[in-house]
Amino acid sequence: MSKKKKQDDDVKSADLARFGQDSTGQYLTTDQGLRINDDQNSLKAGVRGSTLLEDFIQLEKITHFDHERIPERVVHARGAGAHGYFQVYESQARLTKAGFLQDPSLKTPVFARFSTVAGSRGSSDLARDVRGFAVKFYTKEGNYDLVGNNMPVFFIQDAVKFPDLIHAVKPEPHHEIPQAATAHDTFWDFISLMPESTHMVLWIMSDRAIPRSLRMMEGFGVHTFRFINAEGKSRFVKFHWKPLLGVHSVVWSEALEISGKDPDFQRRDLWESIENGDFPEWEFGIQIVEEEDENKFDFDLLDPTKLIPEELVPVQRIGKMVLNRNPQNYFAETEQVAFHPGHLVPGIDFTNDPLLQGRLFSYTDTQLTRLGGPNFHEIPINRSVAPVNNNQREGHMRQTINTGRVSYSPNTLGGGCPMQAAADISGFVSYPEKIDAQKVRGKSEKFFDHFSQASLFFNSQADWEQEHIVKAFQFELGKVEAPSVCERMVGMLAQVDKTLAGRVAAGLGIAVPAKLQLPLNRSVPADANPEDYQPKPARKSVGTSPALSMSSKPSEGIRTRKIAILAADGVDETALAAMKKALTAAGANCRVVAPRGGMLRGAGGTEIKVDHSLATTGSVLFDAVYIPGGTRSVATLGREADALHFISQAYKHCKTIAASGEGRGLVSPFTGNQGRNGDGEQFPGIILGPDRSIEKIAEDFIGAISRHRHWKREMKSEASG
Ligand code: HDE
Repeated sequence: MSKKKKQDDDVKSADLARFGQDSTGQYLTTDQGLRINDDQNSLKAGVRGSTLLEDFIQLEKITHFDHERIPERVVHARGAGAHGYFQVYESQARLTKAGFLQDPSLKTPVFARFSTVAGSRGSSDLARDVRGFAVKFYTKEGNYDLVGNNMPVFFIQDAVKFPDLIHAVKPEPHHEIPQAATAHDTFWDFISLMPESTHMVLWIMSDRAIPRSLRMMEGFGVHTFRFINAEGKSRFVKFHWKPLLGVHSVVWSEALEISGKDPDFQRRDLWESIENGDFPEWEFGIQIVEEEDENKFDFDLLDPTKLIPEELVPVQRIGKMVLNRNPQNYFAETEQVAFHPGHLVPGIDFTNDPLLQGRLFSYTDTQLTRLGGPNFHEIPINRSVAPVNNNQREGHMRQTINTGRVSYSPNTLGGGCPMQAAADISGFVSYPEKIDAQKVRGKSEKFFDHFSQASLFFNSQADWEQEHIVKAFQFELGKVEAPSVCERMVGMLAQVDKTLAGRVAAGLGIAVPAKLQLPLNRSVPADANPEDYQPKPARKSVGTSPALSMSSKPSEGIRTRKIAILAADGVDETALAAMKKALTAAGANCRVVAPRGGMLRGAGGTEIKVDHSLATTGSVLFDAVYIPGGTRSVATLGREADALHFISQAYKHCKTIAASGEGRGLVSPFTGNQGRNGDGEQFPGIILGPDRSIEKIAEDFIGAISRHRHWKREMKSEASG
């Protein structure tokens, strides 16, 4: 029985005489366990009298309610989480002694939380933004948190700039506008003065910032970390998550509309797929660099604005994460989960990336405010499965009842317990990196190559991806009121690619400035040449990295894709049923969308359940649309502006459209009645055809949907104006 059906039945069968008991038959009580006789009327001096202060039942209920909200995360406030497990494919003992990476038969429980960064908890899922990708592994050696993002680089090279970056991106303080958006003056003012952010800004302006689904985005650890094996050998490592459904995004105009139609689009999608048993999966990837190769790259491995191209150091896929259980309570789990890049296990360690080092302080500090004190590790979602024994005591909301008189170390009265653990029994020992340095505020010379990898990213994009980046810059900078900010920004883009800068400038109606307008960097080591510590021009030939383009990451099949079937009374029910059967067999989720809710009557009299009325949904919430025949159905749809809008939106957003029988008439505005079978060079992603059986149309439809979008259609309409 589906969960929904069960809920309906529960409601119907609820015994109203038992009102005041919960669904398991328990009596309603106060927080002290007192059974409540009446929870619906406050205690009054007579039925028309004033409420008595003595009403402790009401006071408890309202006081608890008054304190229900806790401070939201200062960044990454809006998120969705899920439970699951991680399993390594084969032992990684050669590289690391981390216990959860040794045994292929071991399933390590995980909790993952995905988030947007800038918006408040109540903002929209489809804001243009980085997505947080945080995973807590509950390992037998303690919790390990990999707190990453869906983009492999970051805006800044040093944690000390983080408050400035976040102040610039958050709503402007005088009027608290705009919410969850980068398209405003303060953000671009900061960015235009921060050349190190150029690479990240190109990622943010790409469609990676508007993923189709949280299940269809990559994850990255961003920083370079260390793996340490049992012999104490250290190697550098970058972490990756590769989604098995491929990497896909929506387009900007679609994102804007989704934000209105369903602000919970991505959170709902994650929840529903897990409820449906379509468990999201990612492979865990690593890029390994030997210590002796640390300096062989033309970028610094410690610089978080740089990635290691996969073509230089391939990603080895060493395990898989499966998310198979939704939280039972959003607040208790997703809201209260506390990640921290400093939650480590033996076998994994930090590098000196200055962005990573600063994070190590921030996460504990923020939990003290957000979760109310130092005992947040005792909240169920944060508890380690490995036993916790230490001399930390007391504090707000302490749950553990520590027994005995000893809470210090060393001691003899407690038998010396808890004892320190030697390294060979999983005692954590920091990697003994050699340090011989002078105290300094600054960064290494290679950190100043801000533009080469930005050019590499732009060069590696398909034509449609480049076009979307240009449009995103035009949109975002078009919202900026200070002309000097736009000019500085376009000047920066000219360092990446002259045509990019030219195209953005043309959209803004401004000229590309002749040179970069930046303040001089004055943090130069005493014995160094100041020239070496200024932003350097991009290297001459940066080449391309195909792995950076989403078009190089095709998905297989159409599993979990959402397909709309547009229908009205009189629809060809045989075609509808055959198409639905074929799509469902391929793993897609079909929904009948009609001018009204309730039931439809097909041409042959069969009753068909409507899943959504046109008023409550929209093409932007689907991956593809099918329009079956049936004279009356098609005539009705043809008179419905919402139905025509549905089809034209699907066309505009380059989605696959199939039609059979009379349904083809509704697609003819886009094919000019010429495409008999469609889906050729001329009409990419449009599957029509009197010459094909429904089964053949379904087969071609499935093939076309698995290509996600038909970008040629967009580029063609661009070309024709
Ligand atoms: Fe975070 N970040 N961050 N961050 N971050 C937080 O911690 C911070 C950075 C990331 O789902 C906060 O518990 C500083 C990079 C994720 O709960 C806070 C710096 C990356 C999440 C914080 C960074 C991240 C956070 C806010 C610069 C990718 C959400 C609430 C040095 C590698 C985790 C909280 C979740 C959350 C600080 C930069 C990822 C304030 C100071 C780089 C996924 O502590």
